[in-house]
Amino acid sequence: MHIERVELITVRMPLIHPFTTSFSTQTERLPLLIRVTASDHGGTVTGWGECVALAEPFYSPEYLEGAREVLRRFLVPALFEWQAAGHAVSASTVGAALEHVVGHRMAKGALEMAILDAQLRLRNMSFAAQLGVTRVSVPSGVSVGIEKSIPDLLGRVGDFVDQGYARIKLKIQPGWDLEPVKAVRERFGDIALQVDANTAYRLSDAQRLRGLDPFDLLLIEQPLGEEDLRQHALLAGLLTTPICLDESIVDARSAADAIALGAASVINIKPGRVGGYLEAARIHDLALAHGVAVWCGGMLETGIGRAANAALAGLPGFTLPGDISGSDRFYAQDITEPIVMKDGAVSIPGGPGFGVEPLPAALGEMTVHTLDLTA
Ligand code: OSB
Ligand code: MG
Repeated sequence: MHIERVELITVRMPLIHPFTTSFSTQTERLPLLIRVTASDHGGTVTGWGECVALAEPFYSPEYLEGAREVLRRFLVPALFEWQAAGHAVSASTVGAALEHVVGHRMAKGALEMAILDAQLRLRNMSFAAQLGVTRVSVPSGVSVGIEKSIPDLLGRVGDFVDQGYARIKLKIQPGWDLEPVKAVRERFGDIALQVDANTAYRLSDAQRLRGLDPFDLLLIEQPLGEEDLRQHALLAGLLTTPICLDESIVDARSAADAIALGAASVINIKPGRVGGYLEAARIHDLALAHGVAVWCGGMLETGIGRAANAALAGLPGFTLPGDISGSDRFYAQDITEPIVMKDGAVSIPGGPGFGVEPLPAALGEMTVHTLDLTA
């Protein structure tokens, strides 16, 4: 495959409702899209990738403008140099072409994603088929932010329960944990319920977190810091609620360490955070071999990321519903045809590549910045 052109396209998408977590309040999303023009003897195609970095480095060290800069200055030039040196370009060689750049997994993952989409389109194959996924849909969960009051939260959760979401995740932080969980349990009974702390606690909060045990949660996600694997293992011995890691799992190696240490009995796999869909599939395989359940996390993706996540979540180890909600959970207008949640599930697209692409009119309206990096 020959890469002819790489464009970095930043779009601005207002959220229909503010999304508050222990680390920030988001009122809009600025996804960085990557459009790759690639060709082989079969013709010329466009492949799309999406970078999950948020505007600020509050969830991860990576952030929008840093990702754009490292792509423009280092990653895309490295890919073109790799190609000019006569190396084959494909999704499985992107990692090697970019290996000398330390970190920046979200930026690397987005470039690999666009190349994967292009490669699959040249072969006229869907991502699901490439993964060997035969299911046609996956259960859809929803992540509910911190609200101003318990009644506001119960209203939000009630809407999502009425819509039929298969699982509810509540964002928690010190001061917004036991009460909201108790209120949601009391109001909605036996729904599939879990919580996400986004690193807001310390091991010394173990006693407080034990207060969540009676509520029969599916899991508590990332209670402690990103680098606190050992502390998570200690906390696991103090709670009956299973511990799931998100921020701590940055690649298959950290997943292997977390499993070996007993720091996680569940793993949230976010393809962007771990450097792409190939590494995400490796983490899935590793977790499956160890009997560790996984589910697919979300980063307020556009339809492009949602479609790709749905296909990944079709793999057999994804035994818990993911944060793969309908586009309308966050956006009045998605960049693609909307991803729809129906009867608690989201369909896995069957078309070539990720099976979706930006609608030209929506892309035109929402684009705030473009960079054309032609070879
Ligand atoms: O921790 O899972 C998280 C969104 C942005 C940053 C971090 C997280 C989230 C979510 C998922 O909770 C939101 C979604 O895409 O559905
Ligand atoms: Mg999380």
